[in-house]
Amino acid sequence: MKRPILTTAVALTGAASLFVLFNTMQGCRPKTAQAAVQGDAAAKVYVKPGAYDEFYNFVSGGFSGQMSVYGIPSGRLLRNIPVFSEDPQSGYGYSEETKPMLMTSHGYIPWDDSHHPELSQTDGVPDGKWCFINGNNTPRIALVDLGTFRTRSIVEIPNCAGNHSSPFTTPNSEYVVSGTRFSIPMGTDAERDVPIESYRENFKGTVSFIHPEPETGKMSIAFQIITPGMNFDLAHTGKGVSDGWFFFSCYNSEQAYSLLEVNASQRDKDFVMAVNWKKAEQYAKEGKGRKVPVEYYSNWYNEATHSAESTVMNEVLQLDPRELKDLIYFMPCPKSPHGCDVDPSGQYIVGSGKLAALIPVFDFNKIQAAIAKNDVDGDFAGIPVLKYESVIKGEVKKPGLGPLHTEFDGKGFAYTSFFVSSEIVKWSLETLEPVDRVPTYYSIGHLCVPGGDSKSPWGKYVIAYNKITKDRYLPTGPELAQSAQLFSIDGEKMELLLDFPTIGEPHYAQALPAELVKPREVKFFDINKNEHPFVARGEKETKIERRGNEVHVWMTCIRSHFTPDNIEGIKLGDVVYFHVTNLEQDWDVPHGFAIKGAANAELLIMPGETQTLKWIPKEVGVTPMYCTDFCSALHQEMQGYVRVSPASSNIPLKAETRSVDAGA
Ligand code: RUQ
Ligand code: CUA
Repeated sequence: MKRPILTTAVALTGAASLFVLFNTMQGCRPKTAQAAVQGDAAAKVYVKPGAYDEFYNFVSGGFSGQMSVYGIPSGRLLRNIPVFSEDPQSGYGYSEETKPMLMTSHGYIPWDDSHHPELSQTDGVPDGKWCFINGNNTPRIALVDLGTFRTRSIVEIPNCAGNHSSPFTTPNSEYVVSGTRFSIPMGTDAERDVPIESYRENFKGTVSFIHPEPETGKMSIAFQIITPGMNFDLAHTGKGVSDGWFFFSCYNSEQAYSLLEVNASQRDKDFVMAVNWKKAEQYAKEGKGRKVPVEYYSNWYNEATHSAESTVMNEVLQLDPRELKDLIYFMPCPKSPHGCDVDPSGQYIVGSGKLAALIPVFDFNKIQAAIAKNDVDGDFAGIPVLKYESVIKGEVKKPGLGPLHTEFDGKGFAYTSFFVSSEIVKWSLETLEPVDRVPTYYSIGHLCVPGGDSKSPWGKYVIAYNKITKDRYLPTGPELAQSAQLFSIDGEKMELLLDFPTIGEPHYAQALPAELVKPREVKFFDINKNEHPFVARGEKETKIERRGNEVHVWMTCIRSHFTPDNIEGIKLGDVVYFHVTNLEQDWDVPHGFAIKGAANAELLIMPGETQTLKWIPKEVGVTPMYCTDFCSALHQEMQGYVRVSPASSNIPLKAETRSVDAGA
């Protein structure tokens, strides 16, 4: 199976030069770039002022660490949701209440690289409740609540390095998964402190199954399967006939640890790993497996106290497939597979080899037959490898160059993105013949059909998320806007409708009908249910209190004043906490809070909510504070002063709002 390394290098240079050629071609703006748009495209994406889009589109922010939300078909940006990265606009990661969300076993981490949004599902169909997204760098999974469009919980993944193969869900969101991109040595300090060249003996992978509690969205790791050392890339759940199984693509079966570009591209085939998660669940219930000491954080935003809570977990249940039978199987897959996608029926599993010139389509029924007959081609590090010929339905021949990802329309067709040949190819699941292709501008990565990885896609559009923008938009210096493109797939032929820019580098994205999300919207928080320890449920409850050198201010805001807005008796050396409660009980009336010199961001406080800004004054004098969100005609009047005196002064602590009736 090994090819001489020279051939591989040549093949790679071939691909690389194709890519270079392709990139040079972009320099001279292809005429087709504009000719590809039909006359009525504008009407198809026009959402008239005041009208709503038909779909929500949740798009990864890539190395921004966030997730953004667009309306489809207009491509209008609706929101950028802070997830793994601090967000000064909302105070996420800056307010005392949100800081625990970004806590990990490595301490406070203000950034990550987020790739794959995945909507929660009921019976294999997106239900509009949550959207998960992975953090690659410091392995984490986040759950965004679609009632508030806020990050509700984040769980860290132990024994994982580069959480790329994540956070795909089982059909009823019993679990979301995490597969480690990098294999690593695990265990005690001595077991982890090993030479890199001992990869083969000492490096292992893991795939973890994370359980989100249905009511709260709190997440913890149910079990973790230990695997041979390799790189895990992407994954998708089985459904329908294959319900109870999970499929992960893996590359670097060469087990290279240096210059992977060449060394991990030698074998003709790597693997798709089939995991029997129902079996794993059963083993876990029976107490099989080993509890291994680890440290990981599970952070959860409590909407009653309006504060995040961190729980530190100390062990994880590991299942070893060499001891526990029928847990995992490898299926050979050409060549450095990336995307791993399952069709709506659950019968077909599509592997996309980045360096392959064909797309293998595995048949779940054949996989089961091969397992039953023990139709194997030896093993890989003790795990059975099923015979390629026995498990495939067939191959899509000469579809394009550099297949990455596949989504489905629910009408018998698959849509695969081709990075190198920069196109989307539509092919028939029945005949495995390509039936249509459209160019993308340029070098598409992921693509998204609403519900396109579920049991019943809404096959109206496919959206391309492109890696290279070049000449599509007005130039903005060395870094150009990231680019998405919307195509109609209503008819036989795909039709380009719209380009729209995205924030950060888009990877995966998911979309669903707005009607599934809209009825869940939280318009404001009930002030009477606010259990924040420093809440002031009315202006009468505002106060100021000194605890040593800490000063706590119970503050309220309502159009258009703060109570209190005059504070005196603060001394140099004090640490001041402003606990600001927004008393409004109306939709869309946040207030902001900012104070000069705060080594921090603003607070943006939603109606009925309490948030806390920490401020350490650095100089004697009177410092202004104000509301940052234009909340009324008298927003500019929404301000106050804090007097700071020398450390030795004995000015009494005083907080008031003068000439305002404080009897709210
Ligand atoms: S991966 S293309 Cu995470 Cu395909 Cu982005
Ligand atoms: Cu409150 Cu402006």
